[in-house]
Amino acid sequence: MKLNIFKATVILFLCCTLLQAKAQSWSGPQEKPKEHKELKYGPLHHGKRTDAAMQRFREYGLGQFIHWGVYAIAGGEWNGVKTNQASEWIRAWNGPTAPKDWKNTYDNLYKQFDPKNFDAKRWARQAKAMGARYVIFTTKHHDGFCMWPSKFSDYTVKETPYKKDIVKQIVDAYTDEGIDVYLYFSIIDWHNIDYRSGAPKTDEEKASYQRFLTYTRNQLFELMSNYPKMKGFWFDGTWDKAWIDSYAFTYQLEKDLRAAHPGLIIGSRFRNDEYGKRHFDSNGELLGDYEQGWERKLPAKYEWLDGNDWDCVMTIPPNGWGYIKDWSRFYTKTSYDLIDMLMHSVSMGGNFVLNFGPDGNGNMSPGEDVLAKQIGNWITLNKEAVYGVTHAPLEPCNYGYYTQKENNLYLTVFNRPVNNMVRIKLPKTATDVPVTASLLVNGASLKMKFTDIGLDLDRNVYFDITLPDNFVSKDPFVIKITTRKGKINAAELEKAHM
Ligand code: FHN
Repeated sequence: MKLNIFKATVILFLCCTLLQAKAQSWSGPQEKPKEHKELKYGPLHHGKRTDAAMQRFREYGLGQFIHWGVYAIAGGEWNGVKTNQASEWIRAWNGPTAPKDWKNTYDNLYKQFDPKNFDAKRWARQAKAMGARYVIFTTKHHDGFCMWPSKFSDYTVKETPYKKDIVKQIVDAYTDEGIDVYLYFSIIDWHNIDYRSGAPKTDEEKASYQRFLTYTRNQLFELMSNYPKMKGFWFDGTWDKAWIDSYAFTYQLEKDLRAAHPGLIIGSRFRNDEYGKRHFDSNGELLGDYEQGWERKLPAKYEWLDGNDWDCVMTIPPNGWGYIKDWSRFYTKTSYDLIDMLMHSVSMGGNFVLNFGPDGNGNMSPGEDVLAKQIGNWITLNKEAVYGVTHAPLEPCNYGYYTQKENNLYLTVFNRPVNNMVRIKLPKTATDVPVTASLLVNGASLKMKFTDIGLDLDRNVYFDITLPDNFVSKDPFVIKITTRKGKINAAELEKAHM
């Protein structure tokens, strides 16, 4: 009996560990497969792209995501009853709280879509003032509603009282502000009768899914040809078995899309290889130009990224990308939280993309307006540490995040030490030697001193930077450290009393 209890405990422990490992699969490093597989439908290019379009992507720093569609009319509730679905998924509401005949109600909402206050130029100006350098706009979410007058669908903005092409206005307005536009496109399409998530089995089902694939292809080419200024696609909803099994089709489609639009950027969510491996192929290689799995999460370690380009997409509420009328029922991230995530991302070589969910009239939520302003104010003062920077090869520190550009090292401080002494730790082998330190916000120079703390067998050297007692900041602030190329010569630095 004892043995059985022991066995049961071991089994339970193993199950829990496995479950945990599965649950964390997007939060840890990608496991490298042990064996190499010959692939016909692997990545279209190996290694990182070096062209100008991709270089520009790397330097964006901050992006804006916009989830806008007919779901904005509902705003996460109906007749005062709130859904537990993410607000943009509200059509899928079911169970006891769902309104009677809900799907039918939802499917007729487009007849009310008339966003009188929509002004793409206003949004673009706001995004620019916030510091966004690219925008990802939902052309079609899972409900299948097209924000452009697609000739392949009868469920588009053209059929609404508003009538006008929203995608065009977004592409033009944002491009005019110097913000690159990426088109979000969901492969899931609840409106198209040929759409299915499960693999088609019968001949009839196969023919129907083939029609769906052709429709998807047509819409993508339509988007590229209607809006040639777009820079890339941000694909979503590509986890269905039917799509996964269509790897030969999606491989060819990616080839054709890229050929038709040189420089086009497509992330790792678009397609999988012939073994069904998504994001990374069966050999652990990235599928697409950048890793697109960091949704509402951030890598804890730079090494997990394995040198790949990536972006993190983030909501302000815990979840829910479309408009939510009532923000009072949950925690909404503050500008402090979001700037922290922004600096976390750029310090690891990624872009941070903040989501906005405008309402059915074309207004951003009041909370979004406030955050956009606060983030913009902060970035205006600290942009040097945000844009065009790279990961600094230093041990992460508890004060905040390092970024680096040319001979400058930036430390964005979120946790100010109580003794006002910021201690920088560099490996003795570092080739960028600190020379001066200053506060980025006002240029005030800071005392920096080489410090031999005398730890036995230490492989690091330390520089102490003193923050003036009278420097008060409610916001995170940046210490700019200029460096020179060379070797760290501790004895010399000791003498120099820098
Ligand atoms: O299901 C969607 C969700 O509604 C939202 O669009 C996010 C944005 O990254 N993507 C999907 C979930 O991964």
